[in-house]
Amino acid sequence: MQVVVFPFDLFGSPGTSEGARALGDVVNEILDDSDREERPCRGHALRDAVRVTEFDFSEPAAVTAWRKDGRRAARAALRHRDFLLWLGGNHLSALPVLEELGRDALVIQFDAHLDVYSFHDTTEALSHGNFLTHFATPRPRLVNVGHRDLFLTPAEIGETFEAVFPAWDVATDAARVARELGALARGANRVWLDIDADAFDPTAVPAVYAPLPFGLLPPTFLALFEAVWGPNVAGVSLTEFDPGRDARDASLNLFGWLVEHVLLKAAARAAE
Ligand SMILES: [Mn+2]
Repeated sequence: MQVVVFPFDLFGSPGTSEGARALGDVVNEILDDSDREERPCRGHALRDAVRVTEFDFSEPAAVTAWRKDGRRAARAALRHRDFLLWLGGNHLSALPVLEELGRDALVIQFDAHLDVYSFHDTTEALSHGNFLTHFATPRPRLVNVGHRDLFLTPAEIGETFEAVFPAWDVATDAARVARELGALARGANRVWLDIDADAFDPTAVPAVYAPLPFGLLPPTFLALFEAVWGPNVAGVSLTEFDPGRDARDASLNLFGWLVEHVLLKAAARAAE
């Protein structure tokens, strides 16, 4: 398994690079604990099984090459069919992975926002997400879970997203959403789970730059996550965690637990 710490946060959500590094520290702690624990524990499955690569964007040259270097790291992991956990800064930092997935991959994106201007391949958008307006490669299939967008029309959403499961659908009937998502995931060649921290309700995860109310509650998220998990999940990206906005480390604790859960699930799958 590979863990890539990719603390890139230019062009939006400054402060999320700190989040990537904090979660990288969590991973290293988990691995150290697993190495030291002498009683039998699930963590032993992680021994010698996880490689951590930490990017550093403190030098201008590294910033300039962020996308190319990110793509290279993603490509290497995906080619070896290694499970990849991508701990990014802002959501844009997940782009190099999404670009490497290819058009037959299904990206299930947990996000309060549809980022449609970012991902859409026209260049009209005026936001800092202009950068994203061109996928350098064929775009993977995109499905959103948990958005609270009140602006975009279904036609516009449909230009980019194969399906969306807005927060009001999840709130009304999470079991149905879990079933439909699960069916989509099982039918795909390869699945990528892209988690933007603001998909969660701000009461559970306050540490985000652009909070929107009525988000996913942690147990609901977990049910949806379990529904889409399977042998074809190539990896998970986690972005937009801004520790400077956290309240009593609530978000850090939630994501720390989630990261360990994901690593243990991937390790169990590898051992099957
Ligand atoms: Mn978002």
